Amino acid sequence: GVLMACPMNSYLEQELDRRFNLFKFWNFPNKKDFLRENSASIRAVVGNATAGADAELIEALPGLEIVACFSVGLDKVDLGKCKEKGIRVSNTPDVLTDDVADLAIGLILTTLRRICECDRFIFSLCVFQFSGKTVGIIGLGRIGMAIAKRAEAFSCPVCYYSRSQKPDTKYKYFPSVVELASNCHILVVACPLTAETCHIINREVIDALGPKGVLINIGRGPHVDEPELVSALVEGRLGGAGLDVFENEPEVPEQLFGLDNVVLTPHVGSGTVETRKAMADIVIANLEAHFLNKPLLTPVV
Ligand code: 8YV
Repeated sequence: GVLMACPMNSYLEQELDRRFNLFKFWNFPNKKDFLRENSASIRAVVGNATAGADAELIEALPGLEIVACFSVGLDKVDLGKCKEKGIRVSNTPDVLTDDVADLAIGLILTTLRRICECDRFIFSLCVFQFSGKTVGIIGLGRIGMAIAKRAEAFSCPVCYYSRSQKPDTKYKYFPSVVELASNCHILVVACPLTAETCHIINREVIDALGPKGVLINIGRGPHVDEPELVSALVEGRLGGAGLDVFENEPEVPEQLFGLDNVVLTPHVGSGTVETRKAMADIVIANLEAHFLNKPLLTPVV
């Protein structure tokens, strides 16, 4: 049996249903009863950015062999526990990189140029230039690099923060997020969510970015201390924000809706038809490889 942790994509659901004995966790209001009756037969969990396999679920599934994620981020999976129990884990890297980077640039442009408001009012507003502004990126992995490349095409100087300096890049490195924020106009969060990067955007960082600065988050909501962000935006201590993710999705702080220097999207970074299909195909291929005792396509653990 394969357990899908929450609804994610209809094509994926269909294809899993064709191949496996698929359980849709959300169809069982009483999780305890469901697990008591079915836990022994479940060999795989399919998770995503909303629900994965935490310690409690892993403990409840003695036959669990693999957690196949429909996401590149693995913050909803207890990786330590999986390693300990020899449970394999896979994700969907690479196929979504361009889409997430595209959305980051889209959020920058729509925030600075106020494109959404211009569309609503067909009225010229006081807006700001993107080309040439310094872009600071937190996390220079696959997605961070794709954002950097795009920013370069807008003639933007690029700088970054990561745990360690990357040897093979010309972008300027700052050893702390506060220093990065003090030295850029647009700060983009593009790192994985871990215990270390939770609330990596705090009051000090927001103040360093300042009233002319713009924060873009295409990572995870908990990267940002959200109440601090909201009060900085409301009080005009931060110039603007483009946000695809929130601390308590699908909830969005009410106060953000009223701000004209804020652009909000509902966690759609990877959400194109093309990429979601590619992600689903990777999940299926990983599960099939696993059940055929073959190496996984995109192993994490
Ligand atoms: C998805 C994501 O939005 O890849 C990630 O880490 O956050 C996304 O691609 C999500 O997992 C789709 O269900």
